[in-house]
Amino acid sequence: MVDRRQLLGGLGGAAVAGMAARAFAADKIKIDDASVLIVVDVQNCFLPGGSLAVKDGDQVIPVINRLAKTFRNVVMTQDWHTADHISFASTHAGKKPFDVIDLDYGKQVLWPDHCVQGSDGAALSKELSIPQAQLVIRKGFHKDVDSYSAFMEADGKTSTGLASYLKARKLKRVFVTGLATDFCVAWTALDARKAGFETYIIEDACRGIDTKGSLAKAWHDTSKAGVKRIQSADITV
Ligand code: VGL
Ligand code: ZN
Repeated sequence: MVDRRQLLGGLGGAAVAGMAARAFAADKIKIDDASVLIVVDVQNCFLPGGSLAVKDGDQVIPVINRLAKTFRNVVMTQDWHTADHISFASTHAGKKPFDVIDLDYGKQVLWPDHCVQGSDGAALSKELSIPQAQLVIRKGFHKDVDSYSAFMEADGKTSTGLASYLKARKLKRVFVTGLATDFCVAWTALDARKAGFETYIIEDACRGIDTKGSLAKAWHDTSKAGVKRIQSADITV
């Protein structure tokens, strides 16, 4: 086996940067019993035709279905808002979707109405095929607090209970997929790191919204926090 440091040492800077961006073929990531796949918000509202459709959002589904076959442990999340939710532009007179307002807990992007509790838009996609999924965690159900993260609401102090659940089940490595890369996926990954989990985002199993530079910021922040950015092809059983 060629030592990786020797190999990198012998290559030009551009080649090193390119290769460092993804795992080496020889360094496939092995999924074990301490690994959990988190499937974030693959719900009708975020899919083509939905009220907050993420571009090409449906393309994550076959990738996630394929990945799920290698995981014994799967958790899904479901954005689950009240009809008068604070994150909806329609709740604030004179505001429109994608405006940003200041709330007590910080900046809040305002969204079109989406994922209202019990609506068809809030349902998980019927195309998902993950029968072994063990938990669906609903989030964003407090009307005055948003929750992009599956772990912690946007006030930064109300826990969803997910970290305790994963720890109780002795799960240590979290692989995040779904919608949207720059909001619920990134925030979930950041909080997973904060809670001490080894954390990966599987890039081709996610799609982003990208409003006002949010996608670049998400990759910057997650990388700085030690979240590993990988591709589904980097994973093996
Ligand atoms: C999401 C915006 C609003 C997401 C949820 O799932 O990323 N984005 N609510
Ligand atoms: Zn939402």
